[in-house]
Amino acid sequence: MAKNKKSKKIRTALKKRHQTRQRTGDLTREFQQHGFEDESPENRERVSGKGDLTRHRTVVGVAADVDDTGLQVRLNVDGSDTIAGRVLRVHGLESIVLAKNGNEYRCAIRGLLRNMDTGQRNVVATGDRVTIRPEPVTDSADRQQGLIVRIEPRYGVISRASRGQQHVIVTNVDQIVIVASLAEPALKPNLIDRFLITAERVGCHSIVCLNKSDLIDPAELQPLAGIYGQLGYHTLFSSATTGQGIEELRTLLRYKQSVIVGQSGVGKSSLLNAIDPQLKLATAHVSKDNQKGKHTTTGASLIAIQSGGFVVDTPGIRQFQLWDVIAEEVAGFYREIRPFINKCKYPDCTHVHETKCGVKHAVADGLIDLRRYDSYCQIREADESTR
Ligand SMILES: Nc1nc2c(ncn2[C@@H]2O[C@H](COP(=O)(O)OP(=O)(O)OP(=O)(O)O)[C@@H](O)[C@H]2O)c(=O)[nH]1
Ligand SMILES: [Mg+2]
Ligand SMILES: [Zn+2]
Repeated sequence: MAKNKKSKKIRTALKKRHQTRQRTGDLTREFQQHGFEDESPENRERVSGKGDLTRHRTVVGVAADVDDTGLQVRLNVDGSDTIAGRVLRVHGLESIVLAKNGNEYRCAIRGLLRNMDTGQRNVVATGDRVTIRPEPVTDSADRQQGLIVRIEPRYGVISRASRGQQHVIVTNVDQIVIVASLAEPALKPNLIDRFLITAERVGCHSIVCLNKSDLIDPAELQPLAGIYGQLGYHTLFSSATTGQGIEELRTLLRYKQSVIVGQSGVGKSSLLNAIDPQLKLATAHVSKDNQKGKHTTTGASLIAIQSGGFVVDTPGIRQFQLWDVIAEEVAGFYREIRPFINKCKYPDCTHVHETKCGVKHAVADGLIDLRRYDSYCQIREADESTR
């Protein structure tokens, strides 16, 4: 009974907020332009001038706003006892937050945020910039506790579809390091393409890292590396065992917000350990029977690297289903297909079945790599690209 009452209250608050949508948009834009999302509400008022001061005051205490994409959750709170932080890991309804004061807090999520149905599996995701309210309690591991009271607007959100729902893997990243192994487990180029589509969709920089170069003659994979390189993706061979490519990766990660993705067992955690030996992330041998990884990393985890920047180590995934990519958009996310789209006879050409298709002609003329075209067709035909 009491529960019902509570959720009613939330709905009212949301509706009320939607009526002032325009103003929320302005606020968000101001946050992005001035880049002061890390500051406490009082600080924000100071840096944004008197005009904004009035606007901020009017929204303090107002409940929340979820935008159309469900990506932004804003909650204005009285900032007197709050502190900014970054979500390192999420365990169910609890998150570990690294606060600006250098302490880690085990945080629950404020009820109002938790109850909002944003269509995401978790309201809070690794990488989120949040405001927490520390609580005067410690847990059995002597970790301070707190409450997440606000989630700042996100950028660089990497999501996948999971049973028709958006699964946010990580937020606030500038670049995505796509790791594939040349052997053990076998190379899956189509998985690389799916990650690249997501990076194109989100506007993230992509790095293609072909790992375990010690296990195979790299000459065999030079053509594949060449194709990604020609498309403008930074492509490198690496080995956590011999150290090949590690210095290059270290330089690429420096001062950036990165996420490292790929199948289980390709060596994501091993590469991070090689880049920063202090990390000591758990790794495990690939199964001898089926050449598959053992899913050693179990949750996305934000890690500060010694040389500067943050990287999120993620659990390996077998299948990466695209989220929020409409079927008609897929071709545009293939950099080499994009220039030929307007050469098709039909404006709604799928580039799969049609004969008078500029894209297919380009494939026939050797201007588009056949394997990349094939991976495009697989995504179109499976039609799981739509959300
Ligand atoms: N030969 C060789 N083995 C490697 C290399 N990189 C990693 N490995 C091995 O591959 C296995 C899997 O490495 P992990 O780092 O656990 O792989 P992961 O991608 O983090 O896997 P998940 O956490 O399960 O997603 C381990 O036995 C590593 O020692 C490499 O460059 N060469
Ligand atoms: Mg791992
Ligand atoms: Zn076409």
